[in-house]
Amino acid sequence: MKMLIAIVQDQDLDALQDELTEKGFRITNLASTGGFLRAGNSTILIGVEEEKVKECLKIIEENCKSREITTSVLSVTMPGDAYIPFPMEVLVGGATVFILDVVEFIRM
Ligand code: 2BA
Repeated sequence: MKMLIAIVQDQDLDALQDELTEKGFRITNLASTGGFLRAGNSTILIGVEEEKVKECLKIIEENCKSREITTSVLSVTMPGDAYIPFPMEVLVGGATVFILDVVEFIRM
């Protein structure tokens, strides 16, 4: 068994959850925050049998879009502790996926 940890944008979450559950995948959704943009995103845990990993990745790919976001979250520090917002374009997503081996899976 594998554990897929998928970090996705909130805008893609509903469609992705719907399709994954419809196709029989079991998922847990955690609210998370990106370290760079400091904006909300969603982390989905999906425990998957090895032979279904490809199908799961395909569903994630089809439902998660890349978006260009303009952020002013970065700031330039000036002498005297003044912060000047520094806008920049950042391409976010589709999805960031980690695939881990599961040593043991127990459901009681
Ligand atoms: P954030 O950390 O908020 O990053 C949002 C987007 O900002 C990233 O999109 C990337 O395009 C850019 N970015 C992130 N760190 C950067 C840096 N140090 N310098 C320049 N640009 C940077 P994605 O790569 O699609 O990542 C989307 C979200 O996925 C991230 O949100 C973070 O929550 C998660 N993520 C991505 N890679 C990760 C990793 N290696 N480990 C843990 N979480 C990760």
